[in-house]
Amino acid sequence: MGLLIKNGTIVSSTAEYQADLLIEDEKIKEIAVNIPEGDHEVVDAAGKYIFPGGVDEHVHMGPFDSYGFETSHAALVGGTTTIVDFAPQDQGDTVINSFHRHKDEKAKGIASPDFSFHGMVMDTSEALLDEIPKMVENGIVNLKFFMAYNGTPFHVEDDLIFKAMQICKDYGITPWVHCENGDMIEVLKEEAVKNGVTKPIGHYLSSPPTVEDEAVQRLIYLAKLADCPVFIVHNTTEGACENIKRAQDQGQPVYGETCTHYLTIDTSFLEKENFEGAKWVCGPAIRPKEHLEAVWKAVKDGTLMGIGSDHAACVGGFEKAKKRGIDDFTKIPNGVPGMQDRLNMVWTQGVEKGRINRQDFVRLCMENPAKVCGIYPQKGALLPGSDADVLIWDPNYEGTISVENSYEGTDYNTFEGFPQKGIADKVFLRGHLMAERGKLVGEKGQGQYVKPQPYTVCYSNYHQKKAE
Ligand code: DUC
Ligand code: ZN
Ligand code: ZN
Repeated sequence: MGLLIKNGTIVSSTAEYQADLLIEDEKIKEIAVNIPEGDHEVVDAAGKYIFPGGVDEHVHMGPFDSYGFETSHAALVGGTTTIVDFAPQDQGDTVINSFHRHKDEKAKGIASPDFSFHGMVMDTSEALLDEIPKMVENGIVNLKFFMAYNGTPFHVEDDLIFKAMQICKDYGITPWVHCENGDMIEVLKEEAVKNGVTKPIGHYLSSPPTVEDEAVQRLIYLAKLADCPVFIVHNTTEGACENIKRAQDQGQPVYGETCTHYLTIDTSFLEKENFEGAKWVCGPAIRPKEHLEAVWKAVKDGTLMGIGSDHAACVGGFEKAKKRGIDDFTKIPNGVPGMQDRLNMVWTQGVEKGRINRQDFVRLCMENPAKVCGIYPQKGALLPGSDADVLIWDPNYEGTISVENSYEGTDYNTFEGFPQKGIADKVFLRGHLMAERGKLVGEKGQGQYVKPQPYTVCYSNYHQKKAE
């Protein structure tokens, strides 16, 4: 006996059609018109859309002083069935050892959605170069570098990024890079403090769009010189998108994503009174309105491949964490919660407003995230044999986003007060019902690790070009 979802409209990145979907043994068994009911349990999805479960390619479950996997069920409630975290390297240990420790001690038995990891470099010794050849067999196919955050373990100098790229390309590993000019940010921060700026807007003033545009272009040059595909995380500016598009037009394998808040929150939020602006302090900084439209255009036209959440929910939230910077914006911890409402926001602000369509929604929030993480089509697809991660979406729901409905653990919601049109009506993780209409109904801690494959989609044009 299986679970049969009838009468819904199935949506992929390229098509939309009415069909039934049969789940057996945690997998999608069949998609066809009029599958007989037999002895299956039947779910009627008339008037609803059927999407693959959401895949969030960019979450932080732990570092940045954020909540870990104990709050990861928030993703399920919002319709996201797989999250891909960045496993932080422990100082003095290898990326590979740190990844295993994070997976086995922080995630296993605690994670609620299924999960996978990117490696994350946080110790800048050249020992990194020796372990890259062993990463893929261990489950690391994307390797994160930060050009920003000077003076912290996150920062990596260009020369090490470049040397790593020269090796990554031989193993099908894609460098994922946070592009901001960390040196300039430090200079601008000092200047702002000297000029008496204390409020959260100082964060934007010391991380303006140009520090991102410059670092994105520099990274593109480094990648060209190293002849290595790259993926640029959380692009937020018109200039960054233009730089990526220009490289793509020249045939260079440069890819990237943006994140929900960079499409929906502008600098006016940072200027809210009573220190409220601190809620939206994150890196890169939130941008002025005109950049938001440029980034929407980039996700629509394919310059950017995905929309992640960059979920980093500070332990202590606004009152106990963000307020550490009440007299000094440089002390406000970075990060915004966002994995629960990613799909709600992208649907309401994107699909409902005509900026993207339903197929784009699946491309940007499910399929491409799975592809760039090397876990497609096990995840991110409604295909026979794929994991039965199925999101039934009711487009007729109308409500308002609020911390009151939030499972993210913080005392505020990044998207508080935004309208919500549409809701994750039923969320199945490998065929098990986990969430219904904004409530968790399944058991926590049932998430399983998904091992990624190297040579992700970021390598496909690269190899075709080489073969020509
Ligand atoms: N900036 C990052 O680079 N990562 C997570 C949180 C943030 O604000
Ligand atoms: Zn980042
Ligand atoms: Zn991040």
